[in-house]
Amino acid sequence: MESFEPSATLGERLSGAARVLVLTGAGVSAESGLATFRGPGGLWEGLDPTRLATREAFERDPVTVWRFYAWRRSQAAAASPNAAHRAIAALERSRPAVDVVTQNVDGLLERAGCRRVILLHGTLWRLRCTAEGTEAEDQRGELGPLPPRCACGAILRPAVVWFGEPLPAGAYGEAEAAARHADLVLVVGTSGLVVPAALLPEIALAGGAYVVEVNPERTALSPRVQERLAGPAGEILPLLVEAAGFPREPAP
Ligand code: BJW
Repeated sequence: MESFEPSATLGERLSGAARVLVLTGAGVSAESGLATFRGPGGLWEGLDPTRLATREAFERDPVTVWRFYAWRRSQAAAASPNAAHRAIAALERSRPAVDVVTQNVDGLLERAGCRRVILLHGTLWRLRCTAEGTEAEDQRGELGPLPPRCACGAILRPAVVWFGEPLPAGAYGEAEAAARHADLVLVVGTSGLVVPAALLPEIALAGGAYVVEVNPERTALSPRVQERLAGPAGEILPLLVEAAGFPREPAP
């Protein structure tokens, strides 16, 4: 079933579900002005992602990779959470048993007021020492001369997950458990092309969950879901949260 406007029936499903999983991708931040990865105008358009988002690329040319991530940090710092981030935060705060899982590294769900976000692909806002493996939070807009260095002298890297790297310890296990136990899943703004994140809706479907895709474009997951809400997340999610009887915005 495909529509733009969430039905009252779906609102009832959302308010009545025992456990809800919200899985987000880059599309949830598109209306905050942050580019997605794939498709026209995406970050990877005309670029080979393996030259920017692999450990091999970073080891070969840390300054070029850091320029890309320093720019991404400045874009994310200048962006504000949009109505989709806020609706997810409102949902998480309004009813029990909502797991929020994201592939995004921009921190906008947290800034919208989400209390707990499972970060599958890490974050732009932590730096990791390439020698010691230690991580520290780093919210500075300015990194100084690139590449930034640890007090031990080694190069720091962004604590994001590049292709071929394992996900942060525990994050996938928690997300997988959330998918297994969910009875309603909202898959928002992801192309579903990157594993293992793309397996989560399949795990939920196998467990009998009702899966709803929120995305203006069809994806490989589209034929498999029970319902598609075809439009921008910033318009659809506030309507959906409201149809479930919850406020559209998190309480201040
Ligand atoms: C809207 C909207 C609006 C627009 N509202 N919607 C061969 C070699 C090496 C690896 C592999 C290989 N083959 C397979 C792999 C595995 C690989 C993989 O999946 N590759 C595929 C691409 C083929 N996966 C991995 O490598 C993962 N690790 C792994 O498998 O580890 C195994 C392991 C175990 C033990 C030891 C060692 C290894 C890691 C994957 C890491 C992905 N990293 C990135 C970069 C993160 C840092 C950064 O941000 O720079 O993560 S890649 C990029 O893709 C980023 C995203 O999180 C991820 C997913 O993208 P997303 O979010 O779906 O965005 P888009 O752009 O694709 O889609 C946006 C959607 O939004 C579209 O559908 C729009 O329509 C929609 N949209 N506006 C709602 N307003």
